[in-house]
Amino acid sequence: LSVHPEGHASSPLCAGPAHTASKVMKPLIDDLTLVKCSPVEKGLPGRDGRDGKDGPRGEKGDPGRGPAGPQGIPGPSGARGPPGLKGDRGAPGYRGAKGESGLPGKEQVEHLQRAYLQCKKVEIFPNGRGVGQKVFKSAGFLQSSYEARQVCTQAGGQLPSPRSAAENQALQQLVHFENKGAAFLSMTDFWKEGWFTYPGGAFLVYSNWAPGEPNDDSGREDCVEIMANGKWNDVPCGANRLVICEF
Ligand SMILES: [Ca+2]
Ligand SMILES: [Ca+2]
Repeated sequence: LSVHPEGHASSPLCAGPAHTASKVMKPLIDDLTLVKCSPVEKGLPGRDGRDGKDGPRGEKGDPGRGPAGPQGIPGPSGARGPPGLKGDRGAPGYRGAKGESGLPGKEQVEHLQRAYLQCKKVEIFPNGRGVGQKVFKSAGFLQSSYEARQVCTQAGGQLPSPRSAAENQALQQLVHFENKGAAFLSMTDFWKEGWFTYPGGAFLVYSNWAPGEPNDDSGREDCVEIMANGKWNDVPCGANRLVICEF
């Protein structure tokens, strides 16, 4: 169907080469154009056309924005960071309560000294002797050197190691007082014949051997006794002698 461009819609839409000549207007449609004349009356509506082809893809729309989802689970803790800088010095704390005196007073010291001396006198009466810091105390019985050593060690002491004439004299008085013969001393040459040592292994710093002693009689005298006259003699360790301990 071709509609006349001049808009002669009221007249029958007839056009064609036959009528072109009588018309003044220049035809806008060439002669070869097939023109059909539509009847005046409207015909029945045509059938619905078929669906057209898909149109071109539209422009990308704006991003959608739905409602916010629920909060996710917190992630794991991150790695430990480097240590921070040292902080400022804090304010001083409150003053504490007054403490007790660290050292005893002069009066207390004198009291303790008197108590100690009194105790020492009691302790050495009648079978003990005190020399300087040492105290010699008789057990009152006889034992072999091995057993005597054990008795003194278990008591927290040791066999006597007189290191001076004063200490030796105190022991002599004790042996004389007990009147049970000689007493054992701590020294021995058990480890090396002729070389007497103290329990710790040190060599003697003082000695008071009787004339001709130590003689290692029969090659089996490795222990030492102190006799009533204060002199020393080497004797067999298995012999029984008075037990005196040094504290
Ligand atoms: Ca010997
Ligand atoms: Ca001897």
